[in-house]
Amino acid sequence: MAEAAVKLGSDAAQAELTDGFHLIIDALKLNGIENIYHVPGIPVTDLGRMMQAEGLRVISFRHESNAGNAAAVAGYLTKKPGVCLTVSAPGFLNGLVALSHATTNCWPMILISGSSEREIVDLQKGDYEEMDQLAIAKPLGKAAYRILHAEDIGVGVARAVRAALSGRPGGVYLDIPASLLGQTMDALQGEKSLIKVVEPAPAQFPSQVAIDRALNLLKSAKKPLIILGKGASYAQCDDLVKEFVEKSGIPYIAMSMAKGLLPDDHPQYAGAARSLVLKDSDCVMLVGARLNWLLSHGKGKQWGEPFTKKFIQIDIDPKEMDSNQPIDAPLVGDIESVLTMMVKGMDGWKKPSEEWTGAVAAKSAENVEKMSGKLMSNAVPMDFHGALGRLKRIFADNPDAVLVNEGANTLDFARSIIDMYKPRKRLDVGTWGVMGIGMGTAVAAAVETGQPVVCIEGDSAFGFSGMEIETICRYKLPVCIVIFNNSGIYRGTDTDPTGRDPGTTVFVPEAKYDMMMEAFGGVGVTARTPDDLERAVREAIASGKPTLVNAIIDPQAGTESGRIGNLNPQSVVQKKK
Ligand code: ADP
Ligand code: TZD
Ligand code: MG
Repeated sequence: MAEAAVKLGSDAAQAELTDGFHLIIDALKLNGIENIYHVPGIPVTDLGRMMQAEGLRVISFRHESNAGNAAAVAGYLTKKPGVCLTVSAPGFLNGLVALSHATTNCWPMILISGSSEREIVDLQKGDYEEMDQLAIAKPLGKAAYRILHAEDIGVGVARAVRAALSGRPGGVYLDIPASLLGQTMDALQGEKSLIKVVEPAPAQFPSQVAIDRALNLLKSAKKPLIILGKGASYAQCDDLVKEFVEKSGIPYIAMSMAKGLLPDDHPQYAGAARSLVLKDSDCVMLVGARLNWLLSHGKGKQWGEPFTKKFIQIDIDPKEMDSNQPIDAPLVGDIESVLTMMVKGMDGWKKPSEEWTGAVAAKSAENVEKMSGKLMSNAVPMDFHGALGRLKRIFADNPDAVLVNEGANTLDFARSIIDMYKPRKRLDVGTWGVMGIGMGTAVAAAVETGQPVVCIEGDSAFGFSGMEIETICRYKLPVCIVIFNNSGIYRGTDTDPTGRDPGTTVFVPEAKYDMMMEAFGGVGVTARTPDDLERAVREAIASGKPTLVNAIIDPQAGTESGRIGNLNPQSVVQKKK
């Protein structure tokens, strides 16, 4: 075939031939994909280049884990699959943590990896980066597909898009052998072979019987509680969620990433009275939240056991019901459809008694008051409260800014102290509590939303993806990274009892992370006082320049594992010593 005859643009009508490269690009574009999170190399270097040339935005990372985490959270933010493109074997493997993370969090993502030819892989002839990638990816995502022929690219991409978005969203793997990319076919036939997926996540309504059951249960409750989860913020029916909560008059709490779905200063928000509402409520309605470890499986003293509660749950996945506690009123469907029906049935709704809502409000006010003193701390070296008190004000003044948060103490304190005012503004470690989501998440947040991003990072957490500050500087993204530098994991005070090495949880004391940022042309600042910190972050948001603020925190201030130290197993032998 003459080189010139191969289609190199999107004007298919005039060209005779197209090829695998272009068909993949056209199929992704046809399905609304705009951004690709990528690390180049054999066999996908040219695919990345051509994607960029054809108008997709391609963000090249330094490590596939971070590109993958970016794609995963892009899926959460946009309700479209986030796409990560990697090389074969090691690049593919690096992308798998993110694929699993996306699946675990119920976020739509597609991991596309180049691979070796089937003939070589299947007979294990020893190719460059040889691996049976499809087999390995299968158990880690919702689906995994391989495309062998150019004429199947349309089907392959369509299946990946639909699998990622339909039902409970999740990660999908798409295997692209190198030889597929160069395969040619008639351009018109190629164009016809592409599929634009129609209604990948169709509305799913529950029966009226299920709605009536739930409404009756909710009506009969004396102390009802609503728990909003990140499934509800993913659903992007923010006004409807607000209408339902306000019409019901029921106190609600928000799981970490659902914070801000309704503003955290809403009068019905019971976040500051979390212990009280979990313990004393008699009927709990879960809206896109699972009764997993993050809610102590709905069991134990925290939930007021042995007293039993009634549960209502909205979830797109019927298998979620009864996974931890019996669900008295399951509402299987998408949140928008379910809440539309619920709201319709609430005319003349009687709100819960003042006795209940008043008790919750009083407890909230008491706890907020208790906390407010600590947030004024001007101690040097800074403690978590003194530093976060200032950042809390900054977010109140900049409600459009996106907060990325990871660490242990740094995560737990920031989650409870910093209020969010708008939906999908708080992005964090998700269901697994993954350290290393930070910089990938920050890049995706900046690219997908165009808003300023402020990352609040434990110094350990930051280390997992820190090299991507080069990516942030290269693409000139409006990202401000605040490192809570307590010189270690949880604390900076551990020692090796034998005296030979540093303790297992400590780092170089007061490491100068700000100099890393300067190395790439960004702004680096050391902040030792709350005033320094506040000034630096406000300047970063105003300038939009990539900035890293190295906030020096008292190495003694943190506690083991933050708020979840109870999950650590204890050695009996050690205790006896
Ligand atoms: P959180 O960690 O905030 O509690 P989870 O990730 O545990 O939230 O739960 C989210 C739930 O939301 C999942 O069970 C998922 O199936 C569900 N979900 C996701 N999207 C929708 C939707 N559009 N409608 C209904 N349920 C959804
Ligand atoms: N590896 C991965 C991928 N995820 C994890 N969650 C961990 C390791 C274990 N881990 C945590 O759960 S928190 C944490 C680790 C290593 C770091 C805590 O230290 P930090 O935060 O500096 O980020 P604080 O503020 O010092 O507590
Ligand atoms: Mg630390």
